[in-house]
Amino acid sequence: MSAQPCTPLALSVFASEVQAGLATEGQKTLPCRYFYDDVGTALFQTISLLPEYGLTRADDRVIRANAGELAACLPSPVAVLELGSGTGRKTRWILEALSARARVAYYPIDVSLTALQCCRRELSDVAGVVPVEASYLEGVTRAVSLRKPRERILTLFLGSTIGNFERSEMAQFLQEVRARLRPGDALLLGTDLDKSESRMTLAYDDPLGVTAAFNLNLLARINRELGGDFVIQGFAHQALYNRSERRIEMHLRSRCDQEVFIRDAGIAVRFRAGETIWTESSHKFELSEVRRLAAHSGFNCVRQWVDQEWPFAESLLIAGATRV
Ligand code: AVI
Repeated sequence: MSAQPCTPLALSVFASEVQAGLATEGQKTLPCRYFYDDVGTALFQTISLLPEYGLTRADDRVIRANAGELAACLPSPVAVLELGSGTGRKTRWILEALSARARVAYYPIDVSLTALQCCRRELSDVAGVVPVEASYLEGVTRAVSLRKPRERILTLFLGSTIGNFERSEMAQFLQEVRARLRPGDALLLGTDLDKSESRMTLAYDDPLGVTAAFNLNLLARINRELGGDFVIQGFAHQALYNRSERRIEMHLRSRCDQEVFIRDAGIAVRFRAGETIWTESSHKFELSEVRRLAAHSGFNCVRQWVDQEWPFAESLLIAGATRV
């Protein structure tokens, strides 16, 4: 995950999404993709170092341990696309394994130029890096148009970012990815697996308060970029495990009755004491559920690798002959 640019267009979309999420009746919401400005990106990188949050290290470990086997499952030549390029650390294992056979083209796709530049710097020694500054689906469209004859595509969607989608939107998104690929192309999907409630709530409510700062930064970002007047201390971070939906829900709970003005969204928002803004869902998966999700999206799941220390899976999906 990485920072978003603050172009005037991005700011006006941000303002209208904040308005839609806060000025409506019922549960207030804010989209979790706005966590990742520069401050939020740095806080997320710190979260991934915390002993309580094992997800990122598990993702890295399982890829590192199985990159050779993954490469053996794929034909050559192959071009690698990555949705949300991040720092490129995990991707190195995959690119190294694939480039042992032939030079690999690597298309990191991200809305952040900073993240793309970091990726190019980090990975140019192992692959021909072609940064694509775009949203995920637009980026896939652009990158596949550069495909060479006989080249297969491996798309990476790592870090359990799919878990931050609503369950109803996951298959729809993967279908959109599938529609841009050809039969035989591959998708490596990282998903965090279900684990004990105590382990998960600690991961999303760490004792140092880094996740709390990550969550509260969303209000600070609204103050900085949209002229909001949130008093940050007036809200508390909350992480709840919803067992029936198998997800961690992050909220910001108002500590008192209060009113907040957000100049560029053109709204005044009233909060009752105890009322929350729902900021993120982080869904957890069963292995069989990932296989079903693949089938509903036009892919066949041919391999699943699981980390034993922190249950986390990488699933290798191959695009089937027909789209759904
Ligand atoms: C990026 N994403 C997969 C993280 C997660 O675990 O859902 C974001 C995060 N939220 C709180 N801690 C980390």
